[in-house]
Amino acid sequence: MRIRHAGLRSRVTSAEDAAAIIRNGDTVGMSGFTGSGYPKAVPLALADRIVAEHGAGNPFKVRMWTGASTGPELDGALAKADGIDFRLPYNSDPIARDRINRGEMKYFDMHLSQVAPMAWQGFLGDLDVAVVEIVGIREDGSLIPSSSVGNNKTWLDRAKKVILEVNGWQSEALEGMHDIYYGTALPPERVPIPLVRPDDRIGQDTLRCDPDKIVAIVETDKPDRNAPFSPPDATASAIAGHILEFLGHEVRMGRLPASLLPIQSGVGNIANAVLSGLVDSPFERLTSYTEVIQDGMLDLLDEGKLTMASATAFSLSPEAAERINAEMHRYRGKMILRPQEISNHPEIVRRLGCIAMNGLIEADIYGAVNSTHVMGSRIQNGIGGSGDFARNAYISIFMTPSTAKNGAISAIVPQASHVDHISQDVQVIVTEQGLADLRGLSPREKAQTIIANCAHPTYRPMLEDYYARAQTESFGLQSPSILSEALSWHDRFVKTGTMMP
Ligand code: 0RQ
Repeated sequence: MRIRHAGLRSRVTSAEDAAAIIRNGDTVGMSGFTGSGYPKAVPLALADRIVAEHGAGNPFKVRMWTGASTGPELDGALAKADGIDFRLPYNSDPIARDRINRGEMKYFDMHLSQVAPMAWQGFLGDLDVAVVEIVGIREDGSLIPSSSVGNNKTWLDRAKKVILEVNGWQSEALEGMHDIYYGTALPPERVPIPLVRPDDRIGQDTLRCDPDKIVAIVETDKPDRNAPFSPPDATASAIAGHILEFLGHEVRMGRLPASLLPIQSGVGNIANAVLSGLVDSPFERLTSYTEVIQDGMLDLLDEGKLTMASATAFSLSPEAAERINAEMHRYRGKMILRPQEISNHPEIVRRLGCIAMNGLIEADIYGAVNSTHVMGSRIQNGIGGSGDFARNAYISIFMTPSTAKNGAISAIVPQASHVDHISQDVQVIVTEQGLADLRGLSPREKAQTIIANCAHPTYRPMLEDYYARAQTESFGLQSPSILSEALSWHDRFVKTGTMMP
C-alpha cells in the first residue's frame, strides 16, 4: 500500500476535483525536473478546465514555478491551453517555448540553485498551491520522494495548500535513496552545509509536510516521459574524445587526481556521449556531483567505473527509466537524489571541485558563452544549472558542435548575441574541431586559440579576417572589436537564413 497514513487515505480524490482547487491567478509550485517526478494527472485536468473556462469567456491563467523542465502532460498541456501567465525556471517544452518567444507567456529564467532560496527570501511572492508527485506516504505522514526532488521541499513548506500525486509507476525501491537537507536558513542565521564528499548524507530520506495542508491526493500510474537519446554521432564522439584527452593530460600534469574530481554533466546528447566515452577511459573510481543522472551514468555505474552519483533528478531515456525502475534495488545504494538547492549549491560545487561540462548555443572569440538565446532574442531552454556549476567548478568546460542548422550558423562568433557565462567563468571550449584551453590567457590569446582550435573551417577564415581588422579598427586593444560589425553575422542570419555572406 502506497498511502500508509490512515488519516490521509480519506483525501484521495479525482484529478478533476483536485484541479478544481486551483483558482485563476494562483501561483502553483509543481514538482518535476528534466522530465522526471512531475505531476501527470492534475495538470492535465487543470488544462481541460482552463480550456472550458476560456470557452465560456472567462479568464484563467496560473503563475507556475517548477524544479526545471517537466513533461508534455504539464508544461505542454498548460501552455497549449494558454493557461500559464508566468513561469520559472528552466523550460524545454516546445509549446511553452513558442508562447514565450511570441510574447504570450512571461518567463523568468534563473539559476536553479537560487529558486528555493529566493522563494524563502520572499522575492517571488506567495505560493498558493503545491502539486507534488511522490512515491508514497509513510505511517507518520512523511512523504517518500519520487524520481526528482527539485524544489519540492520548498514548495511543500511554503504553499498554503498541497495536492499530492502518488504515482504507482515509480519504483517503491526509491524509498530510502533520497537525502533531504533541512538545515538551510536565511542570513544572518545561515551556516555551512556539512557536505564534504559527494556520497555524504546530511539530511533525512523523506519530505516533511503538515498533513492539515494536504487538500487532495490523486493516485496515478504513469511513466515519466523523458526524451530519448540518440546514440553518439561522429560530432559528439569527437567532442567527447577531445575532453577525455584533455582530462588525461591534466592527470599527467598532476593537476587532477587519477580518479578525476566529481563530474557534473549537462543535458543533451553530447553530455551523454562524454559519459559513454568515460566507460572505455583509463579513469577509475569516478564520482559524480551533478544535477541529473543520465543514461551514460547508469553504464558507468554498471561497469564499476563510477562509484556513486549524486543529483536532484533522473533524466533518462524511456528504456533506461524502465531499466532503473526494474533494478532500483541494485542502483539505489550508489545514487542519492537531493533538493536542487543542494545538488547545485555554489558552496558545495566549489568545495568538491566539480568538473563542469555543459552545452552552449554560441561562444564568442573572447570566450563569453551564450547558453540560452538564439540570435540574441529567442529563448531556447534556459540557463538551468550551468551557471551554478560553471562559475564554481574546478574546471569549467563548455562544449558544442562548431556549427548549427546544417552549417548555416557558426557556434563561434565575433561577439555573443547574449551572454550567460562571462569569459571569467569559461575555462575550456570544445567543438568537434578541437579544444581551446583558455586558462590564464589574455583576451587576444583566447581569440587566437578559439579561432584556431574550435571554429569550423568554413567560418574560420571569416573570423580570422574579422579579428585581423579589429587589430587596427578597434577603439581599444584589450579585447579588439569592430562594434558596427560584431553582431552582423546574426543580423545576416535573421535576414537571409545563413551567417555566410
Ligand atoms: O535545435 O532541436 O531545433 O534542432 O539548439 O542543440 O546541438 O542538440 O545540443 O541538446 O546539447 O543543447 C545549449 C540548448 C544545447 C543546452 C543547449 C539549437 C540546435 C537544436 C539543441 P533543434 P543541440 P544540446 C545542467 C546544464 C543550458 C542549460 C544547461 C542547454 C537545439 O545545453 O539548454 O547547460 N543548456 N544545463 O539546432 C541556433 C545556435 C545553436 C542553435 C544550438 N548557435 N543557433 N540554434 N542550436 N546552437 C542541466 C540542467 O540545467 C537541466
